[in-house]
Amino acid sequence: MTDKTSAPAVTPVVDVLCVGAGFSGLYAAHQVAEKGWTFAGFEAAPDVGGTWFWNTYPGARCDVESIYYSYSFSEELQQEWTWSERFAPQAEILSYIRHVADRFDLRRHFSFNTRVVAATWLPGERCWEVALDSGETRRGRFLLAGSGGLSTPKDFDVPGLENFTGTTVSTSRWNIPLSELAGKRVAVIGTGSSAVQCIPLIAEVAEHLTVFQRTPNYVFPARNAPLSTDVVDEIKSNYAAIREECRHSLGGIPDRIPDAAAFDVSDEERRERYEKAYERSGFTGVGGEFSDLLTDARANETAAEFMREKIRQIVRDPATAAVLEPRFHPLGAKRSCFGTDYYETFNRPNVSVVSLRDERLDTMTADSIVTEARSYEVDAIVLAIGFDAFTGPLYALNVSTPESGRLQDAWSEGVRTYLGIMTAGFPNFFMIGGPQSPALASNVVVTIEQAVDWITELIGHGRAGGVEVIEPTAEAQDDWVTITEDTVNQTLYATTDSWYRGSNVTGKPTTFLGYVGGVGKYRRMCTHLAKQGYPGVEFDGTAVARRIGRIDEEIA
Ligand code: N01
Repeated sequence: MTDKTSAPAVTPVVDVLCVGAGFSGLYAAHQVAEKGWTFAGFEAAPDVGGTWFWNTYPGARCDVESIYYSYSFSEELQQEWTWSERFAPQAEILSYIRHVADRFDLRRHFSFNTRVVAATWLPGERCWEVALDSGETRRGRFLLAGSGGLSTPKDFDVPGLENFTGTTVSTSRWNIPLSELAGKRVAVIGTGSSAVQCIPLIAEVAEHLTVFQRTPNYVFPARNAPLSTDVVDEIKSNYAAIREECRHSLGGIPDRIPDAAAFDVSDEERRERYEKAYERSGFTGVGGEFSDLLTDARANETAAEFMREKIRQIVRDPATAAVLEPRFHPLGAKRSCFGTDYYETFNRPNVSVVSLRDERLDTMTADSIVTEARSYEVDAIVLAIGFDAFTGPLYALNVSTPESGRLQDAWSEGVRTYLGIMTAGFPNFFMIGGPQSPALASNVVVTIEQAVDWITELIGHGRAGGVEVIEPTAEAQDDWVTITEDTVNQTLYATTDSWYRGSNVTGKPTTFLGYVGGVGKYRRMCTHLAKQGYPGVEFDGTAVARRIGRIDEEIA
């Protein structure tokens, strides 16, 4: 007879485990709860928010308009929430996420201050077991990674930072008041989106700000402004239609389809059009004015040169302007930046820029940044050096199966996914806004909602048939990799080193980390596959069809 008191405790298995309580995890919790399934979420931070919890650097705000960069799943939510500005600041976006968590009672699904340190597939039990930093484990049938694409800060890849004894702060883990930089000699390293937003504000308080720039980027005026009551009312009365337009667009915001290629019009007309587009700004601004700007280098150069002229007009010192002029990549091929008074800031007497292309950054001492040309004494260093995008957050989960090993080993030659959502050899594992999905080049909230809806429908489809294990076939995954590569190879993204391709992290294999054919087309492909019973997916080892072929051409 078994002594019941000494029997080992059976670990309860929830339906869905999820990592992260940002936009992805919260929507996943909501949809899973709606289906009546059990859900256990884990969040390393003490509260909801994801990237908007951590990225609190001065000037942080989203450069996708808030009326679009927000959930669309609840008409009541979008009617009751009112955005104050075109591009809401970080604090307002975080308040919005907290409001969503409260309104839909989502916090109860999550353990906060809890990091998932490993996730292991147990083939015998047909479930995932996650190990938490508390030492506990939890089991679930399905594992969702809502860990974000830009949530693992990149390591600083120049030796010597540990020698520096002044203040060091990173934009992605900002933890000081701006006043702590007041009256100090501050260095900002990096000139991507984060740096572009914080540089003007740091310049206002610093005794001197030195910007260490490796690659000058194209920085458009953000043209942020308060949203008037009339505009808000207009949006709210048309919200359903606006959201639908976003879902079927290229980038998750309403499209502005260019009516001409750059050389279809005269030089004079092209210039006039760029001027108007420059006033409009945003992702449909200068870079979206002509149909071939992201596919034809000569066409692109007309827009790039227009921007360089703008920089020369704004920045009074010609030598400084020359350093800031982007010359090393086509406009838009690396993510464009949107700033407020960015170039104007370099007219301040207390701001200077160092080109790390002319003098390589060598090391740091206790009080200086040392380049191969000279040494710069500083009191504080702001690292705005970016993220180990997409794979960084996934690899930190140490996802593994006995057969395939760790995800990072399976992807050692580069990322391979099915729709950016699943990967062969890792059953019941789903990525929300994963690599090779449209997350990289879209309003990510649109991508997240679509992914969660598709994943939960797929799981529901499987469960309705009594299926326990869902996994893509290697052949369908090959097809998707081909589609993503062929799509990006038609564009100038493929020609440029950036975090888009993993080339910002030393040793990271170069795989383009997104699908750039548009969220609308991607949605049509996903819906088509669902309607066909999910070709390319195995249910308990049986596949409807092993391949998806050129589904992108079929539904074009
Ligand atoms: O990071 P980045 P980010 N020595 O990778 C430089 C989103 N985001 O945090 O280009 C010297 O773009 C690096 O130089 P280089 C958005 O999608 C959105 O700014 O590699 N410099 C580059 O200049 C964005 O694209 C918002 O030559 C070094 C910079 O650091 C993404 O997040 C706001 C270096 C890194 O730029 C990442 O943006 C913020 C080194 N060792 C972020 N290593 C909005 O919505 C790197 N750099 C507004």
